[in-house]
Amino acid sequence: MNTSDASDVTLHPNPADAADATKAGIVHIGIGAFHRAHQAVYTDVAMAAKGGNWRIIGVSLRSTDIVDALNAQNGTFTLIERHPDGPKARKITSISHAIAAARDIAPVLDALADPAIRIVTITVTEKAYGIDRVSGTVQTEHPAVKHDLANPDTPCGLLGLLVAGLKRRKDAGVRAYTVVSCDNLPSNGRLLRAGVIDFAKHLDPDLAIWITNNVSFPETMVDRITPAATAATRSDAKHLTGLDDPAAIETEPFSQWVIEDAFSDGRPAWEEGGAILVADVEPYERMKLRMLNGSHSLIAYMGQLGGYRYVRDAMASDAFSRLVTLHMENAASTMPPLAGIDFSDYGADLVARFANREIAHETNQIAMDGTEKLPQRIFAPACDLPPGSTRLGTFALCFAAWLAVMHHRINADKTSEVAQQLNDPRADEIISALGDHQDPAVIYEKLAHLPGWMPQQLQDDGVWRSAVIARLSLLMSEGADAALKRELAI
Ligand code: CS2
Repeated sequence: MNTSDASDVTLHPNPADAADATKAGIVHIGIGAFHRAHQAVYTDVAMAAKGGNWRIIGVSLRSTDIVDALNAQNGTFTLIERHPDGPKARKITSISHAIAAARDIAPVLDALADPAIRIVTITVTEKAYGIDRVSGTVQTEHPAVKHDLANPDTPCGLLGLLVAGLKRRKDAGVRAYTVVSCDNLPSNGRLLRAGVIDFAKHLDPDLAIWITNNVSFPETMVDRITPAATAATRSDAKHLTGLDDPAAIETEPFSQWVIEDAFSDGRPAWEEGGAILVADVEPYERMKLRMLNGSHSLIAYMGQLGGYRYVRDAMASDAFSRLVTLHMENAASTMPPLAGIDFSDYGADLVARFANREIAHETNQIAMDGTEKLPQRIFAPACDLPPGSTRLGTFALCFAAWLAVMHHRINADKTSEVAQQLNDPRADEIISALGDHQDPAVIYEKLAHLPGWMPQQLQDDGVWRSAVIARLSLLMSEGADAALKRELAI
């Protein structure tokens, strides 16, 4: 995406000024910072360039503050791009208004049923899906899934909402919307399709058939490093625009969106914002999950253990940066070549993005939800290494660092808040599995075998087991610095 000309807020065209770009055509579920730094921007640029009634109705599943803040400013907000030569602000006007689902679900369902809505995009993070990654069936014990299967007319979760909206459209004879997952899940479109159809089957087999025949679920790869907004974001926004904007967000200059071009009822001209429309997204998705997100998780857990609050500070250490480069090389070796992309250039660009001094991305933010993230970021590529590969080390180190972080947090905080400290949807299971164990081999055994998590191939792999335990022992006895140096053999 070309962001280099993003300059003064007053220079940015306002799509709402274009006669045919005033109405909503998209419902977005999950209007957190990432959506506002990514899809909202592409849609803004697309409407400014080509028009179209594609404004976005933003749905927040949990929080109400952001909804109130956006609605108080007619959906507009300030996007700060943290360029090396200083921050630049843009005014984004693609959001028409926002709805807090937790306050009232009826307007969300009305929006989903509205024939003017042709696309539903989604950023709710991995843990909100409630779909088994292997079978594609719904996790009936997932809190939102459980609630929504029992209360299909008043859903609170992703699957319940999507299916309730589709049911209303089927009943009213309205065309289905296209459903676009923009979360960092492998095969996000296919996974969501399987989950939505299975959810519908539980309620109404005819609806499941209608969805199977009518709803398109394109795959996407999304990328833009977007730290949580802080007081500095808001004060910089005020400094740059003169306006106090509680909905302001900040992000890096880089942005990428690779989309499978499979929309049943049209789409905005997102390519105007730099989106790449392709027939097969999976190789891009795999590359990004393994190289960017996998390295991110390695930096997050090693950074937490090494006392680095921000990614940029870890990357300022020569040894740490070398470790990240090594991991990128290891991750790249697990993938077939991708036409038009040189993995080593891609990796070098990632190292530079991680090192951006202007971006304060907390390792703690990335470290959350490890049980949701490690399978696609670490386990899947580790499984694709040939037997006996010398490249296993950094994958084993990342998993060992996750184990060490979990162990450390449980031991450091014996209060009832410990589950919160772990910041993982499976925190209770992790706490009870780990108990008071202090032996690295036992810690490994207790957590490697959480149900439905680590692939059987790794569970059965003695080399993997020994590699992880050796690194965990070192992390626990001598610390992150020593483990890092051992990995680099320095
Ligand atoms: C990060 C991602 O928090 C995380 O787990 O790895 O949010 C990452 O910043 C984005 O995927 C970048 O596109």
